[in-house]
Amino acid sequence: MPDYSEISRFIALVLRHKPQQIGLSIDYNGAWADVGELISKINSHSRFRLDMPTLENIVATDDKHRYSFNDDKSKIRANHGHSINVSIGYVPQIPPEILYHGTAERFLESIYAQGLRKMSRLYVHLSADVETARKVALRHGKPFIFKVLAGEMSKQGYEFYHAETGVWLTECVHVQFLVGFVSLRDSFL
Ligand code: HQG
Repeated sequence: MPDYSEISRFIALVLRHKPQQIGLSIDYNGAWADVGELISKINSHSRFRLDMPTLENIVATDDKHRYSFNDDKSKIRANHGHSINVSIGYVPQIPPEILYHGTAERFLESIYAQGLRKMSRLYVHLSADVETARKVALRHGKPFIFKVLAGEMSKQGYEFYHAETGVWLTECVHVQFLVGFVSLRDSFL
């Protein structure tokens, strides 16, 4: 199978962060972009070449199920990770007692002072398993994993959303709900 990772990353960039880079419109309601417009604007405003079969392949085979089509495949959206202001319409769900967040050691001082903040995205991203958190952490540097007392947060009224990708989302995590879990040294990875 051809390697679509570069074009897939570009599609994530325009659907989540920079639609203006190719002049794409994204509907605030649902975060949908028009598939025909996405294809034509990627072809005319980027170095990538895209057609419908390739896009269908990318959506179907993405390792994190990052994208969804609507029923008739006339629209597409990213399922999580946006920084542009969109409303996906996630329904609040009761989270597992414990969720995990992977980060880098260099952020710890700030996280212990401020809690987990959504930074440039619309939500803080959490996972139900340590392994996913570890992979997320490795993107940022020397990994560090937090346990998040999600059940306790939920009891206290904080809302959680479960994206189609399996990622758990919440607005912020205050320090009292964070338990430093493991400082994963390189030798353990
Ligand atoms: C950190 C990928 C300082 C936070 C992944 C993280 C994920 C703070 C970084 C998704 C902080 C933000 C999102 C504070 C949080 N002070 N640093 N108070 N609070 N941080 O990339 O969670 O492959 O925006 O720990 O799988 O790393 O793109 O968030 O290190 O689900 O589909 O600030 O991106 O998905 O980094 O990753 P990010 P993330 P995709």
